[in-house]
Amino acid sequence: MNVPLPHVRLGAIELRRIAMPLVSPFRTSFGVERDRDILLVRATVDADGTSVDGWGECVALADPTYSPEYVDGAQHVMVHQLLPRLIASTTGRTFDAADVATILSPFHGHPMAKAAIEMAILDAQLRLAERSFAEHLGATATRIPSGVSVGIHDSIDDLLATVQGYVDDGYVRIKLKIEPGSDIEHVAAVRDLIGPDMPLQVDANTAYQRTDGRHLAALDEFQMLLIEQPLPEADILGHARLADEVETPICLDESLVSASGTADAIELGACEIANIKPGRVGGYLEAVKIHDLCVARDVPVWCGGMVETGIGRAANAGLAALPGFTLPGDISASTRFYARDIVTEPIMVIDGHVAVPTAPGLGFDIDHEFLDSVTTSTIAIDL
Ligand code: NPQ
Ligand code: MG
Repeated sequence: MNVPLPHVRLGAIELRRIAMPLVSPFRTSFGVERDRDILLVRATVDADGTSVDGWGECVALADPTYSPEYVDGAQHVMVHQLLPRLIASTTGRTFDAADVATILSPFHGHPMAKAAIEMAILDAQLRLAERSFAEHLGATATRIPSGVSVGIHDSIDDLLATVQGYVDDGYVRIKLKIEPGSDIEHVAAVRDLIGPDMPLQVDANTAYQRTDGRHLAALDEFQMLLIEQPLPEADILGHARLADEVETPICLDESLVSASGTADAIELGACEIANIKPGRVGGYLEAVKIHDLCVARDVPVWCGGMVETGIGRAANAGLAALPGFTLPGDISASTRFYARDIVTEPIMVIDGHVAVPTAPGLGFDIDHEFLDSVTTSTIAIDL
């Protein structure tokens, strides 16, 4: 970080929609998903006569169930608002990825769409400068511990079989999705299966209410790392009250959408641990600011996941190598979700860890033949 990158001129932008089948249905408190409909941004930039492509992955889901953004909406706002503004403001001049957030700041919301654009520009600049995401963001680790997120299962036997499979794969931390009716018993059974020493946590994706404090306190006996986002995203006060009622640390995900909001949630006692997702906060550069402010306040952070392809997964691995990421993240192997990835080398978990990419930019090459085979539409943006 702080090493300036060569500024670049925008050459071309292409949006691609891809359809990736999941290896198994993924159920959360907001629904079941069987396929991932993903929007990718390819930015072609040049500097000093050299032209290079950078890639960004928009983490918006197909429906506005996790957050207000959804993939058709993200595509629409990119095509009709964000990209025309970026193009108008950079025509005839060079610029930096760090300028993207400023240029797009007049537009409210749409952090996932903005993040994907910034990411594509940043990847291209880093490839030109032959620097990796990790190096640029300030990484200190060469590998990161890998956690896995396990969907809600109706049957506890099925849940235990799934968890055992991930333990056998070497994951060092289990995260269970929970909702009212699939919580205490499920956690008890999994804790019994994995033993007292394996790190365990849960994620409610906003499924509980303020009045559920006593119910959630029943999870304390299972010695978990954290309870993620029990209450609706706007309910910061409710999370602060829960943090007093429940011994297990309260971690926010959906509620954290900016650095200033994160600082406030910490100040109010609502955020004892932070899940950092670059898409949710508007980009990798904002994510680093949140990391820094959490470190300054002694709040542990970890890197969340949005069921990304290798593109997003590689960038997340670079971010999660920063020193404040002291808890295992949701950066699992490509095969956790996809039979085949769109990068030539899938992300792998070895000894429970993912290697931090060191090659320029994201550090991975696109498997163009496979990418083409999963592409459902392509839009070339007029410059
Ligand atoms: C979370 N992610 O931490 C999210 C939510 C999420 C890895 O648990 C398809 C189906 C894509 C469900 C992306 C994880 C999804 C999804 C993200 C859930 O809250
Ligand atoms: Mg979450």
